[in-house]
Order: sequence, then C-alpha cells, then structure tokens
Amino acid sequence: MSRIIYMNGDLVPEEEATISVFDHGFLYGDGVFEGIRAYDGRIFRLKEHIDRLYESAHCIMLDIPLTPEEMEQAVIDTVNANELSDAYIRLVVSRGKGDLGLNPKNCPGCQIVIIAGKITIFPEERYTEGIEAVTVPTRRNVVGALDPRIKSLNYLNNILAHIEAARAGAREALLLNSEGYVTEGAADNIFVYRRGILWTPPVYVGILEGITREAVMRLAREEGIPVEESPITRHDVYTSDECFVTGTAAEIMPIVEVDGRSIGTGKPGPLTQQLTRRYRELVVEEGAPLS
Ligand code: PXG
Repeated sequence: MSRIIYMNGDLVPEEEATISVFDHGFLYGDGVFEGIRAYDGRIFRLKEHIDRLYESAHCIMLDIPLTPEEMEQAVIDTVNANELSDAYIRLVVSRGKGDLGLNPKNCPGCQIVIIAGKITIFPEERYTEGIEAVTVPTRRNVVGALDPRIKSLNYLNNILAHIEAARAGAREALLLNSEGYVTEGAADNIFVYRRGILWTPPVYVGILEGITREAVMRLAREEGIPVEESPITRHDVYTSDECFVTGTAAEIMPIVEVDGRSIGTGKPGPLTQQLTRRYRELVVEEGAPLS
C-alpha cells in the first residue's frame, strides 16, 4: 500500500515524494532527523523529539521555517493521513537543494520530510532471551568534532559500528569513546545495574541524549532504584548484574553477553524485566493524542 508522505507542507503519495540529487542531505549528510513512535493512537514524547530536532538543527545552523508547534502538527497530520494508530515516524530535515560544493549558502531552503509507516517490532524472544553485544573497533565520534548529541544525517559512525558487530556475530555494537569509556550502542543508549545502582554514561562522554534513556531513568527512580550518570568502563559492563540498551525502536533490550563475558545470570534480570513492564505501560498511557 502506498504511503502518504509529508514534503515541505504537502501530503503526497510516496511515488511523488522525491528529492533532488543536489539535496545536501544526499550529497553531504547535511541535515538532522528524528525517529519517533506512536502507540495506540498516541505519539510518545512528541514534544521532546521535536525539541531535540530543533536543538540539532540549531547546532548545525539550519533554519527550520516552521515553529515547533507547527512541526508537531505536521507529524500528527502525517500519521493521521496514513490512518495509523501504531507507527514508526521518521522526520528528516535536510539543508535542501543546493549546488555541488559544500557551501550551505547555495541551499535556499531546507527540505522537510515526514514518513509514517507500520512499525516492525523485534521478535519477542530477543526481549525474553536477551541479545549479545560486542565492543567494536570504531570509536564513537569525538564530542569536539561532531557531537553525538546532534542527531545528524551523517550516521556513518553508527553504521560502521553496526557492520562490525554483525561481522562479529553480535546483534548489538557497543562504542567506546577515544579514552576507552563506554558510550552507547549503534542506535541505543546503555545502562548497567551493578551493586544496587543503575548506571548510564553522561552526555559529555559522547552520546545521543536519548528520550527513552530519560524516560527509563525517571521510571527507575520512581521504583526507588538509585540512578547515576557516570562514565563506565568495559569492566563495569562485564561485571554488571544486568545490562540493557534503550531506544525508540528497541525500547528496553536486555544484553546478556558482552565480548564473550556473560552478564549476571546470562538471562534478562529482574530489574530489566520490571522496567520493561513499566515502560510498556508508560508508552500507552502518555503521549500526544492523534485526534
Ligand atoms: N543513541 C543513538 C546513536 C541513537 O541513534 C538512541 C541513542 C536512542 O535515542 P531515543 O531518543 O530513541 O531513545 C538513538 C536513537 C532507526 C532509529 O531507524 C534510530 C534511533 C531511533 C529510532 C529509530 O535506526 N536512534
């Protein structure tokens, strides 16, 4: 079935939703994006995703000619046009059509695209059994070069990590920063539960400030679990009682083995399971209604 795509203010059939080969998103990865989910007729943390999109755009000096409220409405309209109540939403703002040569001044206006499609959910056994992760050779982008807090269209760092993990036979990649601290997965944030404290790396080590990460930190605190944002090493991960990654797509995914070391009992632990239950309740309770 053909999808309806939002293209700079118009809702058009996907066959008509085309981009110029001179778009700087295509030529240079010059742009920003968000991945958002709707659950049961509500868009989870829509405002937070839009705020992060505008922060990313601000940092790359990309002007978006819509207010954040107009962008929220555009997302809602796109999901409704596709008659979806559960959806995966990809919002992309590129520098727009320009010329050859990287000068963004040659791009008169940005290109805004919103795609809303059916969500492909991971097989349930990944949640019940957990998955293996490996630390990969490629280091996370250095904060002083391309800050991972910017969700830019240049995702090669993450794609290389993904390829390297897959070649090593693991479903998840863990990226270290240039100093060897653990940063995050290819498209997810990491948590470890060790000696009664839930640890997650702070943004300054070089991570995306994940919206699921924030929600999980809040849920854990509500459950009375102490949460610390502090740099963690491979040792902390290998010796943790529980480990999981969080993201819009994966939600909360248990990690049961890292670099051949089993984590805890080698099965998803009780805190991971408890937080997963709470998160699944939260996503259907909260969120911007579609109508
Ligand atoms: N780190 C990175 C590098 C990410 O790309 C996260 C952490 C988790 O952030 P959120 O805000 O989602 O909790 C991400 C998110 C996709 C896709 O299609 C990728 C993400 C989210 C949704 C879809 O690959 N990345």
